Amino acid sequence: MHNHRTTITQHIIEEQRRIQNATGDFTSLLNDIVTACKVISNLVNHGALIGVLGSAATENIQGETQKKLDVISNDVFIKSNEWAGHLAAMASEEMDDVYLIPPQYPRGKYLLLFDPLDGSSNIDVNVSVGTIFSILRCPDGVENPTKEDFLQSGTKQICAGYALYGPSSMIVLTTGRGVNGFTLDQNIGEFVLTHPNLTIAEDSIEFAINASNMRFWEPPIKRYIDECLAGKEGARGKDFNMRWIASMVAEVHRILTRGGVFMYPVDSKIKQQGGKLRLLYEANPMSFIIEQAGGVSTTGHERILDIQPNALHQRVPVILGSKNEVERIARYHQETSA
Ligand code: AHM
Ligand code: MG
Repeated sequence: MHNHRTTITQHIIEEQRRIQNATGDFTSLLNDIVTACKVISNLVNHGALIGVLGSAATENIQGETQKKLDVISNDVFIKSNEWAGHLAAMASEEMDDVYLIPPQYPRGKYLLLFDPLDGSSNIDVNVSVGTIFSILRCPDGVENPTKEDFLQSGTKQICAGYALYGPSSMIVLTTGRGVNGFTLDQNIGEFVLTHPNLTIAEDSIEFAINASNMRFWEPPIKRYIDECLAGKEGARGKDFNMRWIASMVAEVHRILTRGGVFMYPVDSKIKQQGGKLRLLYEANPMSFIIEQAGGVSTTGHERILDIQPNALHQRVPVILGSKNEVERIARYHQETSA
């Protein structure tokens, strides 16, 4: 007997059936995003064989040197998603301004935000990278969305997800009804539901932070990490483990799989810019996924999803993962402020 497996398309269509008056627009949009992720997965897989590794000799708005694959992936996302009529505009970590759907295509009611290739410093060394995306509704009556229309708090997201290009390629997705993971079956070219209802353990003994920034950390972060490092003999009375992949997608995926905490806090070196990770393309979609899986996501002082964005490329501190650990770190922030 053939074993039926749920593809991501079937999953999305079944989700859509639960929504009254759904037009199918959202389903088609997600399908186009899935196609873009398949194309990027294929490019990442082939790497040096097709000459896509290395730098592109350009900088993005944040002054970071772009990798060839940053630019190519951005293009793949635009080309896959601009034609179908579901979107009014897009915004990306790799583009200075909002991208309006060109006049030859119909405009739709959604806004798409994405980081086409997150963790791209890892690409040349063949370590996991990913794509992060978030969907917002275009405000009513707006035909030519501007930056301001994208400045919606994370609670307004109607869908968030990421693709992880690792030993296997996966898509992890939430539409506000839990979190599901799909693995790309290369033989049939489909993402198949392999990780239904992902949830995050409330407790954990694993943390992820770039410890080379230790001398710049603020006191609450220093305190938390010091206590972890003190292990059994210290205040926590247990030994901790550490990981740092420098690929947020892979980091979040590990936390969804076996719990843990991920931190890119603000420190004195990056205080001016507000943090390292981008609110709209990284922090918000990941926070939506983390919360939907039972985890917590905060800047240390406030829930990330509640932040009212003030700029397209705004950066924020990010602390997310297992509930009890993240709440402890938030408490350390309160105690320091008091
Ligand atoms: P990117 O979008 O330019 O790739 O930057 C985001 C990445 C995250 O995936 C990762 O957590 C972080 O930057 C790593 O930063 P660092 O190199 O400072 O450790
Ligand atoms: Mg990124």
